[in-house]
Amino acid sequence: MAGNRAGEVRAESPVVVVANRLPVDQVTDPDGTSRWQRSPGGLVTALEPFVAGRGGAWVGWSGSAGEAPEPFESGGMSLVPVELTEDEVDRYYEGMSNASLWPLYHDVVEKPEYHRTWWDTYVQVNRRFADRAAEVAAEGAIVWVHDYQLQLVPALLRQRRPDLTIGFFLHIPFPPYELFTQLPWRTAIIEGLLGADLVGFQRPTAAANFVQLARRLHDLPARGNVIEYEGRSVAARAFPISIDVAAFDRLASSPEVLARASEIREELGNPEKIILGVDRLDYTKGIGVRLQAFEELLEDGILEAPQTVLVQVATPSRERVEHYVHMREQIEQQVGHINGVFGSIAGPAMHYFNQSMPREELAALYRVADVMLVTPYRDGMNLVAKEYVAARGDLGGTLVLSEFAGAAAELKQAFLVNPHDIAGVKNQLVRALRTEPAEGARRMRAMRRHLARNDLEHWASSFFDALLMQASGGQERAPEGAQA
Ligand code: ADQ
Repeated sequence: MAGNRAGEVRAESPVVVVANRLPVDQVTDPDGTSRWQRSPGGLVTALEPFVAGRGGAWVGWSGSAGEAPEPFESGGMSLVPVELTEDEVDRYYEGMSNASLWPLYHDVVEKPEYHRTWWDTYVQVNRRFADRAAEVAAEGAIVWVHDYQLQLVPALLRQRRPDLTIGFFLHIPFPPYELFTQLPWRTAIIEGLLGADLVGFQRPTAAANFVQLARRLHDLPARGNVIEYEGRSVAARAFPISIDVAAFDRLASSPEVLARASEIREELGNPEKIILGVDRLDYTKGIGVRLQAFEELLEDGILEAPQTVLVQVATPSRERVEHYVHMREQIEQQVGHINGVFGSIAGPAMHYFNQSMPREELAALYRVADVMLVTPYRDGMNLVAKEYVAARGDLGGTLVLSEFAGAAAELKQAFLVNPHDIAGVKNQLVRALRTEPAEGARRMRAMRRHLARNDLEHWASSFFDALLMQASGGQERAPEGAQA
């Protein structure tokens, strides 16, 4: 670990990523020493090749409140920590980001709260991220800003550094005019995003929503997906994110994972059918919907436990935000009810884990699941659906997928469901459970073919290419040291 003080970082990075979190987590060893460990997330894998080895930098929060560590080198990147106080974590992160913007952008599944103090802190923190990025970016550098926590950064950064090429990618949905305009700070957010040269979304409808907002709220001229703003062109386009398909496929076909998959089936009591759900514990993911569908099918006598079991893995998430506390209690009550009524001495009807699991264990679960249930009310993409397909090199298993997940636009051979329609979810779940192996394999093969061509590398390089193209007014240009 080495580095200068944040204020002294030299402006020399040709590529800069700006995201709420740094790509590392601080871990404490049993002897009490702490060290940085690379985060397991896909975003890090996707962006590292573009940043590392070229003197690139990553600006983000370390994950703990209080004084920020000094910038340091890791994995070939300069990591530039941004400081957040306890109050800022409460207002900018848990408040404005996760209790205002998150529910609003997910179709108000829960009611968003709007507080002026949260907004003021959001502005203040976005300014700090923009300042750090402005300090580390080399002349003419490419800066890629990520997600809903940092929507003001593009404009703030452009004010300080008009020489930069700025891209922004939103990982979550972007709501239509009718919903977005309830946000008291709607014009400031759109102006923030318009600071970018290219604004990327998961789906074309989200890009179209953004263009419409710029036209109607700001009266800006637009041709197709390109908005004219302050003498510049700002493009809005979809870049559906993906996973490292080949790596996941390899992992899921490794002898260790296959052995673990058989062991899991045995440990579950060799059921005829295993249904699986894997999510971050979030109210947008529709976990209650699938529990209800499963419970009703048991009640109707269409399914029988424990010949058919449901395994639900839910990673703890945002545990200090009120909506999440309630939702967790509700789900745990529902699980208790299902097992109380339909479990037997032979085994429970469902298994619930409020835990994060290693990739190998998740891969083994995907491999053993006859049906994967992915039922979000709204989801930017949903990588779990893609991981399941990537894991099924044996062409086994079927995917039940919500129409409201970005992934549904690509995984068209899944059994698509409307999560608001419980009867429909039940029907599709039964169809998926009864699918003939040949039909299941046909669907799985088609989805795998799509994913093989549209992996994470493809996502990152197509965004970079489009950004360079946009910034050079249509002619490709490569920044010094960056081979995007
Ligand atoms: P998320 O809402 O976090 O991401 P998702 O895309 O499903 O949702 O990714 C979750 C990731 O966490 C997956 O890689 C999954 O394997 C992992 N995970 C889930 N449960 C786990 C567990 N119990 N243990 C270990 N790992 C677990 C946001 C948006 C999405 C968008 C992504 C990427 O909300 O819509 O797809 O960003 O842009």
